[in-house]
Amino acid sequence: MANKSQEQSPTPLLPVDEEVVTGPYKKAAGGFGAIVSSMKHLSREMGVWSGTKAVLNANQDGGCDCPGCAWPEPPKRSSFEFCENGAKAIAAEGTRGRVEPSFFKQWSVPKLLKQSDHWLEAQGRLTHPMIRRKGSDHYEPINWDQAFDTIAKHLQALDHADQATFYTSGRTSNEAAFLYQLFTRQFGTNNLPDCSNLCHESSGKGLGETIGVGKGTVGLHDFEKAEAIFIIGQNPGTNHPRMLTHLQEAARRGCKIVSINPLKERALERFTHPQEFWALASSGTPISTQFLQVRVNGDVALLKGIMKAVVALDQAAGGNIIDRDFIKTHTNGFETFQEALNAITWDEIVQNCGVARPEIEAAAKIYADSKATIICWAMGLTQHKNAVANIQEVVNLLLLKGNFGRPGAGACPVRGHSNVQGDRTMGIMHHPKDAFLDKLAKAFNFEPPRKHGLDVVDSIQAMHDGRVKVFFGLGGNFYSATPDTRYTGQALQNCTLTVQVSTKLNRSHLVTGQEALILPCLGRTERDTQNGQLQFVTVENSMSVVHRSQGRRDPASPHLLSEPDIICRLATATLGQKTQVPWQTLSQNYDAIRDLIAAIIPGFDNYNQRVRDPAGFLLPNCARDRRFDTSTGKALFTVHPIPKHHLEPGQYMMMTIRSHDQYNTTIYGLEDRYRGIKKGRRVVLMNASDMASANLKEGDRVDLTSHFNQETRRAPNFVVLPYDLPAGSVATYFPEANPLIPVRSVAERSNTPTSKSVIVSMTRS
Ligand SMILES: Nc1nc2c(c(=O)[nH]1)N[C@H]1C(S)=C(S)[C@@H](COP(=O)(O)OP(=O)(O)OC[C@H]3O[C@@H](n4cnc5c(=O)[nH]c(N)nc54)[C@H](O)[C@@H]3O)O[C@H]1N2
Ligand SMILES: Nc1nc2c(c(=O)[nH]1)N[C@H]1C(S)=C(S)[C@@H](COP(=O)(O)OP(=O)(O)OC[C@H]3O[C@@H](n4cnc5c(=O)[nH]c(N)nc54)[C@H](O)[C@@H]3O)O[C@H]1N2
Ligand SMILES: [Mo]
Repeated sequence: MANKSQEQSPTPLLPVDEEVVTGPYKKAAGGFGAIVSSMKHLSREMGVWSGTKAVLNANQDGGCDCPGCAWPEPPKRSSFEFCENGAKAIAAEGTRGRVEPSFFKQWSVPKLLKQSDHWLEAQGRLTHPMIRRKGSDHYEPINWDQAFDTIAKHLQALDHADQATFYTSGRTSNEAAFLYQLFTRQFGTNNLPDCSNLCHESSGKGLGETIGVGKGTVGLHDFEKAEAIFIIGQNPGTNHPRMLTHLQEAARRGCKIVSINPLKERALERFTHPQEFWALASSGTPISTQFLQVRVNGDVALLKGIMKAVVALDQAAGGNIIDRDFIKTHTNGFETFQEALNAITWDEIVQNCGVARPEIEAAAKIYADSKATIICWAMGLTQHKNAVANIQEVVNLLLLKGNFGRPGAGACPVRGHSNVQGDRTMGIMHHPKDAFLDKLAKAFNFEPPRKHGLDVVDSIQAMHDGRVKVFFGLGGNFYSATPDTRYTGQALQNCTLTVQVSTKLNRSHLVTGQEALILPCLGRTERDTQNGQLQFVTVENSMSVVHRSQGRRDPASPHLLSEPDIICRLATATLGQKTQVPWQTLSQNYDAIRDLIAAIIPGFDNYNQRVRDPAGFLLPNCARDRRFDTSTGKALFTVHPIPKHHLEPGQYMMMTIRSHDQYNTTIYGLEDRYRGIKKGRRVVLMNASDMASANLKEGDRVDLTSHFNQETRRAPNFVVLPYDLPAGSVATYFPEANPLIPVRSVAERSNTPTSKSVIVSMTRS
């Protein structure tokens, strides 16, 4: 079935004429290299002076929230509170390049499809609303009123509101997110898929079921008190560089840092803070005390091993290590958990995680000796079939020593997009709670839909089957970010209308429904003026702090609208008399939106006043206070089987990861600096002994085939590179490898695509 769909697909993959070069990276991460790289991107895109000014504005009080990642700003901000990641994101948004109507006249959609993602991104900012009419190969300009009328007509023509789906990517502000979910529900559906479904959904589910809140339980101050920090399946050097400052400070004061990853990520070995100029010549601070090279998706086994060793240390120490008082007062399920743990053998553990017992015991000793431990994780845990189990094993480990509600301790899912957490808080979710819907119903005098909606994977299938006919994307790049690229392409092409609210050109503008609209919007770094008044928006970071964000740059084009304005105008055009929400007033004064949020969402009282405090405000989180909002009022120990992976000879477990020169599907360049890979992204990283058994040499080209149930999917022409990875595990980059990820291969209970465990085999190209 999958093979058939590939042949029919009119959507080509990326061009593949890349010369890959590799070499080991021996310097510390960060340091001078990060400064040079930031300046290169800033001056190329924006010019030196504008670039520097824009970057200095990021993450400052009264400035904009850095669009790079969701890592929090410290209360005492350095005048230089930015990082390479942020500098690149700001440069990409602030670019002098413009994609104007003349560009679309020159470039047809089929011609654009032949260009790489890197090329599309490099063309610059979108400036005008554009429409691709039915049967046409070209986009042409359209005015805003006609654009909204077109969307309204398509939506009103549906038999049922559930035939439309409304995606959100995580850069959307709280204000836009609140309005968007309200519009969607007034229109009549809970079809609100969002990038969380591809990202930390498993964390939300895993934490919600066990500690009663789907968010992390630590603040930045906890990093100053932790005695041990575990970093599992996360590459902060590339994806959350500002986190490294906190890890460096922790390492310097003697905090033990354990990293668990199939790859020895450079920044977790040594790091030089880019702002410590004196350290330019130094070799950086060693970060990790211990590195456990787990096999891809070997974490359940490894975490069980650590817990088994902690239990043994506890017995040897006369019961001094496990926090029995905490367990008795605050948890359920400990006995069952302990019995299950006892029944597992060390052989089973070692075989399934690929880490030797003494190394596991050494990590357990660090955990046992620490009075306050933080466990951080990201996509290395959340994108597997057993991802929810991964998170719940982390919770089990934390519960053993009462590492909740204690300074320096807790769970720290490190979020991706800068407001992905806030969007959820605002009600962007396909499975809303009734209590929330009741409040919307009362405040806005309408009957919200109660049926749960579609998430990302279910939306793809519904578009593919023809059950959903209109796709609306508030930011993001749905076509490239989602699994099973060809299948998703067909799903989008089945729609009568696809709409993308975007800042820059991407592949989702090219693989479209019969009619397609591009609605260009203001970016984070730009001034948002409504009715003559300068507005600001608000966001929530990874540690539940809500704060302001205000852009200062001139908008890239006078034709751009803000996201809140786009939603208000969409709602007015679509809902007509069917709404009592004062959309127009809201679009002109964001304080009025915040007053509505304050009335509906818990924790936002006096929103407008409190958010004007430069430090913002912290949302309540009961688990941080040892109150667990589960059905029993206690935190839960849970039991999960060790996942078994059956690999045939010649098959490998593939993870898809980010390089240093990309932001998700936005490709800034072709260099993965810390991994020493240059000039190309179509690579497959492989253990040297696996290469020898498969008779492959560095530089050989292979086609990859993925295997799921009886289905196979192929992606051609990847360059083989030897890399220090466990045998049996291989790595490729996202999004090049997404055609290999089966749409039905998802995490149990969170429905997140298994982007980090894809079974593949190889043949020579
Ligand atoms: N510069 C930059 N910054 C970003 C992003 C970006 O693309 N570029 N994306 C943003 C977003 S949306 C997100 S969600 C975050 C993502 O941040 P990360 O989660 O750090 O990103 P990934 O590259 O997906 O890397 C996951 C890490 O998990 C490891 N890993 C893979 N499989 C396993 C496994 O089975 N077990 C373990 N223990 N480890 C494994 C990989 O080797 C890699 O180090 O970053 C955010 N920040
Ligand atoms: N194989 C594989 N697939 C993955 C992952 C993986 O690790 N492996 N990771 C997944 C994860 S964690 C995530 S979060 C998703 C990301 O999925 P998305 O969030 O959908 O993708 P992005 O690449 O972040 O979206 C980039 C586009 O957003 C638009 N944009 C940028 N800034 C703004 C703005 O301020 N407003 C608006 N309206 N638009 C803006 C630009 O047009 C840009 O082209 O991908 C997922 N896909
Ligand atoms: Mo993400």
